[in-house]
Amino acid sequence: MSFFQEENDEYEDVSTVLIRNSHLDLMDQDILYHLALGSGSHDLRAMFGDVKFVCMGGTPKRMEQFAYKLMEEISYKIPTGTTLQDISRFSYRYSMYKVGPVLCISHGMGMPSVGILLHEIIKLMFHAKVVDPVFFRIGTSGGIGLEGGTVIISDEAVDGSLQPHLELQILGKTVKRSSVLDRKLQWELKSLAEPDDPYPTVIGKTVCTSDFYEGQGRMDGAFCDFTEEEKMEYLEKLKSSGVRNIEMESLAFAALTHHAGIKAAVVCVTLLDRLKGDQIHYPKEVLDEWQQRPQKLVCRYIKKYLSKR
Ligand code: R2B
Ligand code: URA
Repeated sequence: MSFFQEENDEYEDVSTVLIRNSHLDLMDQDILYHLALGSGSHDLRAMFGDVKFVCMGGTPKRMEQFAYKLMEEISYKIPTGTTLQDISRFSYRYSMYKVGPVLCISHGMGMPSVGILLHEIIKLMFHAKVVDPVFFRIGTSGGIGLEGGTVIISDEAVDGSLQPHLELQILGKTVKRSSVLDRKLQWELKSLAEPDDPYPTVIGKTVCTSDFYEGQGRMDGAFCDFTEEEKMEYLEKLKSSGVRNIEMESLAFAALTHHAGIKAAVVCVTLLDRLKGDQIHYPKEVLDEWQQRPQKLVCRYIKKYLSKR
């Protein structure tokens, strides 16, 4: 396949990541506080200059497992008897593992958490002079008319009112940032779904909310002021608008990567069909296997890229 051929593989002296902040130039060092890294305390270029892919997912454990899986798949060797280190372990916030050109990082839950991480990872890419990195969010979601275990590649991230932008409060004013995802990357990922995969992989719109319960129309939270009819009317409206899943990070992920000129994709598995219920009741082993599905797809993409070099 030819889709990687246009990539610029040169090790260049300037990052292609867009830092829209001239104040950074005036600082003698930049402390990436939530990563336990800094441009004064670490040689970020030596540590991260070879990064090509940044994979983010919710939990530290899942991202550690993904890092080990990647190690196997891309035959990346660390000295015998050693283990992968969590590079950000002293932050006690996010976990970060590096497997050759791939960073695997936990982003926690929700847009504020992924937003803080993106600010610091985007700056990390800049300080390390990384060229054309590709960012992935690999996560979980609630399906809209799709059974649990379905993999969804987002073609658009929208808020609960179906608006395709992130609204931020900056200096007391509302600022909107468009949540744009790379269309070509979506189809490249889709092309890597295999006919033998025992689950569908689809492309569709993703709703991103600031809450798991009321914000996603659940009736099983501590509070609920709407009726079953109102909930179903909303979820059916999402379905007829092309929404395939609901989660909690894609909007900030799409908007902030786009603002930095970074190619990005969101790949999530569904843990239930929200048209059929609210509670996630599947056994742990089933959920664990489902959560590996987005990882598998992204791993295929990374392997394919690396095999072309
Ligand atoms: C999916 O799962 C989490 C909530 O359970 C949240 O981080 C998300 O987007
Ligand atoms: N994550 C979400 O945000 N919603 C779900 O329904 C499942 C996982």
